[in-house]
Amino acid sequence: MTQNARPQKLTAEARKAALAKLSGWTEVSGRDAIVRKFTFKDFNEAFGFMTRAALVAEKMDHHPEWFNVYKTVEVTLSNHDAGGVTDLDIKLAEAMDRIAK
Ligand code: H2B
Repeated sequence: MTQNARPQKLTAEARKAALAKLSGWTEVSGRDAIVRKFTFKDFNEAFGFMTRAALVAEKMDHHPEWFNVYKTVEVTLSNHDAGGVTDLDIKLAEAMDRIAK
């Protein structure tokens, strides 16, 4: 079985270009990561989002840092192996944006 190539950290320019195409994601200050706070109607919708996003994340083998309080979910994405934002983070962010709609 072949191992996937290690994801490479995006350059600052590539990260900014990718962020411009996402909705609501911003750079974390002092860390190479991106963050978005999702607000839903209630806990049921917030947890439904987390459930669907978790299945996508597990399939990608790329996992979010997230914090849920009632109807809000704050998601931080970064690749720990690469030490920063990679293409995987952008793909997971796009998937989360789609799921949250
Ligand atoms: N998720 C994130 N966000 N960053 C990683 O570096 C990472 C991950 N590494 N999920 C994966 C799992 C790694 O630990 C396994 C062994 O593939």
